[in-house]
Amino acid sequence: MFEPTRDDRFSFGLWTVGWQARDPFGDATRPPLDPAESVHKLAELGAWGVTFHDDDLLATEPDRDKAVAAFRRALEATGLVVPMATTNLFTHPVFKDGAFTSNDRDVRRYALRKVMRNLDLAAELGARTYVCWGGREGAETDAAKDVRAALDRFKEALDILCGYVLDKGYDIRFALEPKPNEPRGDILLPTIGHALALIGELEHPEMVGLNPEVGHEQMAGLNFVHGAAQALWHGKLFHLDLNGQHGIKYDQDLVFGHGDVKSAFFLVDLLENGGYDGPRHFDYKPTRTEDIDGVWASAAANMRTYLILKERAAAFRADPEVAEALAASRVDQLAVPTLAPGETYEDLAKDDFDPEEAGRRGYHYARLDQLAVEHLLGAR
Ligand code: GLT
Ligand code: MN
Ligand code: MN
Ligand code: MN
Repeated sequence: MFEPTRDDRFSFGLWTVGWQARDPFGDATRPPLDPAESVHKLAELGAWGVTFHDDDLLATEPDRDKAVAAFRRALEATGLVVPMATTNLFTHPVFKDGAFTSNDRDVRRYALRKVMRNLDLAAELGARTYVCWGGREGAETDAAKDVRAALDRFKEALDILCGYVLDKGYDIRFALEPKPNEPRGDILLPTIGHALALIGELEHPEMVGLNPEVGHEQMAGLNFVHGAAQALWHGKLFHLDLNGQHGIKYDQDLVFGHGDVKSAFFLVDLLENGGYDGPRHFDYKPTRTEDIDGVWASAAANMRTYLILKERAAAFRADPEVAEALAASRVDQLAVPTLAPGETYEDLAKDDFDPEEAGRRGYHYARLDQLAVEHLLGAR
């Protein structure tokens, strides 16, 4: 039980287990990991897919052709798939003021070339989703960035990249990853809502969706379950980054469920029952205190926690007392349209309604919440 299999469609970024744990105050505590070794180890642990930035492939082999060949060999040997790829547009100093929205036009042109080059590799490896995390797109002072012009350039970059994918005939869609801050003081497209609004302004809105990350919305004090549900409702939850975070502080990238575990429970419930059919992708960082054994233990923990929460969510849904409590809370009634078929707003005047009486009706949410907590804690 709780042993991951390929059918669970768990995937990991190479940069997650491969993180050397360099932070703003201290050096790396772990040696670089050979990407091929990561692929083999993740496959052994039960993962289904692996994702990468262009530069992740060069962790231990500087020659790109050799690095790509070794990565391919590892994929073939293990059967791991590449559902998603992305570009590193944040590490090199050239991106210190951003990539698509750098004030320096030469940098913007270089960034687009870097993305297009890795899009070719992503398509060759069968990736269907291409993530754009604009971690350096932002500013530390409002004097430095004309946000309206920056959004023009963000749109321009995405329009160009969609055109490139269409011209090449690639079966790839883009997924924007919002984050409110870190590494920039303020990052453009800080939340799911901001990113959704930008997509509506693009030339090919159907080709662009979201890759929201649990911790990033929580860094903004937002409810990730609500954000993911809204993205699903818009048909825009193309992919997602599962991890853990404790509230509004630096980006922790903890193991999934090791932050707000109750939110993780409701998230798994949403993903399993709400129509999400994409990969279950982990974007976490093994904490700096772990050695290499701890890296693999933490990778396994992400998948095991997801499966435990999936089992707990199923138990919650199957409990007759929960069904009764949901009905008592009138949760199902929200799905009933407010006007009956054929009615217009004029019919609203005919209601015989007593607001005083309705104001006294309880919704019984405390009971429902307690049932969820008890299932989450394994007390039922
Ligand atoms: C980086 C970032 C993540 C993004 C990755 C995609 S890289 O580690 O912190 O949240 O998902 O570029
Ligand atoms: Mn992420
Ligand atoms: Mn993060
Ligand atoms: Mn991260």
